[in-house]
Amino acid sequence: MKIGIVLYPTYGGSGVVATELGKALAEKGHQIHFISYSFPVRLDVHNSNIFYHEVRVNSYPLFKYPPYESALTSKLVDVIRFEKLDVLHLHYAIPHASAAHMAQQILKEEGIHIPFITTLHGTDITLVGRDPFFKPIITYSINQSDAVTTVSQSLKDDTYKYFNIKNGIDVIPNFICIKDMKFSIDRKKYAKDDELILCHVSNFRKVKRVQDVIKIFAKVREKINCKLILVGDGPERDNMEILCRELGTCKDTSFIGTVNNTTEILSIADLFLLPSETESFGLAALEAMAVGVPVVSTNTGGIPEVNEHNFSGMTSNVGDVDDMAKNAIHILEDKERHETFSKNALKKAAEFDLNEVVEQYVTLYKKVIK
Ligand code: GMT
Repeated sequence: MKIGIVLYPTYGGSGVVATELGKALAEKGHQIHFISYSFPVRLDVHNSNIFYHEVRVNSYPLFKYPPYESALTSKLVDVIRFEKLDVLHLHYAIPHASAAHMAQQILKEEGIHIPFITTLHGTDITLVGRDPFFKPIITYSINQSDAVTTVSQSLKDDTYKYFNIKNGIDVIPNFICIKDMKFSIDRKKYAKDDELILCHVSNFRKVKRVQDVIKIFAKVREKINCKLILVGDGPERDNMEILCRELGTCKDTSFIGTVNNTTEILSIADLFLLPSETESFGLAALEAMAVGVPVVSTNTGGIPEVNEHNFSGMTSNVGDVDDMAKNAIHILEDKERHETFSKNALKKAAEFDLNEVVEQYVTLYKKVIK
């Protein structure tokens, strides 16, 4: 099949999932056309089945806001027409789904039919999408999609709850490639032999409650000899540093910035922290589990579908820093218990095996192409 994948090219979860899906489909022999405003950060392979089409928005003095959606629509029309795509797969509804619908209508005039699938990732429904201002266009474009998927059952429920959706929705979870990985990272650079490592990876937005990460760490550190590694960057970064200074945890905390592939750094961690306010899935937690790192998280949204309480890790109510710290200590204080959680994290991650999930998308593509 010739598949167009429209995505955000950044480190955000939707972009990572879209890129990894495209890479896996290309491996299976499908021709993949990534369409975005810049080169996807996780597109780190060479494969003659992979193509990249950049959406360029011309600046003109009249435009206070360059018209990205129109540029994307025009690019879609051009790529579909010239490359003869069979199907479009959009990751994140805004503004991809409405642009795809418009492209579909333009091409219909020329006798070209292009079905499009919208995959909802989370904030397009739970935060941005719920804004009453965006609601009509999101509802309309979801209803116009030839198929709709969500990355968790929880996100499917939220989509029906917040929008007047007449379409069916398939749940196709995010995935991970479980393979024997060899890592060259030197653990000693971050912690001494008798110190454990707690880790958090995110875009440091408010929704991630990154201050809770620091508060949990401060409490765990009172009982356990440990270090904290913070991976990523974002708007809350300065506030995090201020809190570290207030709590006196700076010397045991490393802000290592945004890294391209988080697996290596996760491989030296003993525990992953994800205290998010809301999370449709929690891909970062799955990535940690895939290298045997147990997760202490909140129980919000789709997280419990990934992090099974008392198995792959433990979950608590949003904001309950004391409980999350207690859970972290419980997992870390006993070596044997930690090992059991670690093995279970790997077992749970295996339920999200890339090959199985990719097949679910292939089946859906065939269904909409008919
Ligand atoms: O809002 C973000 O944090 C990024 C966002 C995205 O679209 O890149 O993440 C969402 O999609 C990920 C991949 O499906 C999920 O793992 C995240 O849970 C989800 N984020 C939220 O729901 C907050």
